[in-house]
Amino acid sequence: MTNSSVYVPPKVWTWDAAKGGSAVTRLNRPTAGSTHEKELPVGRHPLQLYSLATPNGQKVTILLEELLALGHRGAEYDAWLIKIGDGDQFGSGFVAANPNSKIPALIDRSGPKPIRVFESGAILQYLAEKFEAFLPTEAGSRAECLSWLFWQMGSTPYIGGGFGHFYAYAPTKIEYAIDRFTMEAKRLLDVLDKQLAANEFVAGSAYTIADMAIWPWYGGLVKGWLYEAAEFLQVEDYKYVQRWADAIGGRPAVVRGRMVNRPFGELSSQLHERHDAADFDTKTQDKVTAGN
Ligand SMILES: N[C@@H](CCC(=O)N[C@@H](CS)C(=O)NCC(=O)O)C(=O)O
Repeated sequence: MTNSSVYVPPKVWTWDAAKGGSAVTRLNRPTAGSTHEKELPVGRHPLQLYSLATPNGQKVTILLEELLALGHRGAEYDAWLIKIGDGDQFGSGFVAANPNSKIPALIDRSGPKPIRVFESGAILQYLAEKFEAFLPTEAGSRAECLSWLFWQMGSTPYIGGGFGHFYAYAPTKIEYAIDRFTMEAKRLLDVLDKQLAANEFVAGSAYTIADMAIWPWYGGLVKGWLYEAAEFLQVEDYKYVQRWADAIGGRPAVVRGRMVNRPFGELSSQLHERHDAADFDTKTQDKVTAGN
């Protein structure tokens, strides 16, 4: 291991807010709860989503767009933009929806009492069960689908919080941390590649919420959209993941799902808020700014 400065942990850790990192990690604190009063807006649809088009956010908008494409009108939703770089996740209304202060958060207002759901995997399972879609009912297939869904939820922090953080965002490059998490990222890509060598979709022959959870992360990684790490990770080696990533990425509902709550990238791909299916045609940033 080569490391220029040797850090000796003190007896008791104390928080230094000025230590930095990315725009979001700079806002993080070692405590939970809200920092300011701010109610969440509520639109006209049964489902209210508070999110941002990071990979975790995209999972839910992809599923909602797939449900709508299947004809489930009860899946109509308002998607409100939560700017995590500005600290919106610490507003009192957001914390009431998700005490963990992270996007995405969903409130289902279709019943007599609003139901809150947080953690993207829980939101996918909740919606799939509610609409009886994209989650197989036969016991073995259902177990396979949920196993891969939880594989994504359990493994991705090693990709985002581990590999991505230390390779792309940490203020100093630490060889030990980058080695450890790169090895894990490549091992996880190989797990997925082997599964997709034998199966069209992640959980077998059917497209499920497991694909929707895994694609924004692992698909994004092999397409070079995350952390500018395509060459470093030699992502072309994972050819079955590449084949699957292209197939999922070509689905119209996935294209739409990626655009929702997206304040970055090409202006034509940014739909900051979604309140109506027609918004994809009329409210992307290229059109909004052209109209000003
Ligand atoms: N396990 C959570 C992770 C959610 C998460 O990490 N969200 C990030 C954006 S991708 C976030 O809101 N970060 C804000 C912060 O850390 O303050 C899930 O899957 O829903």
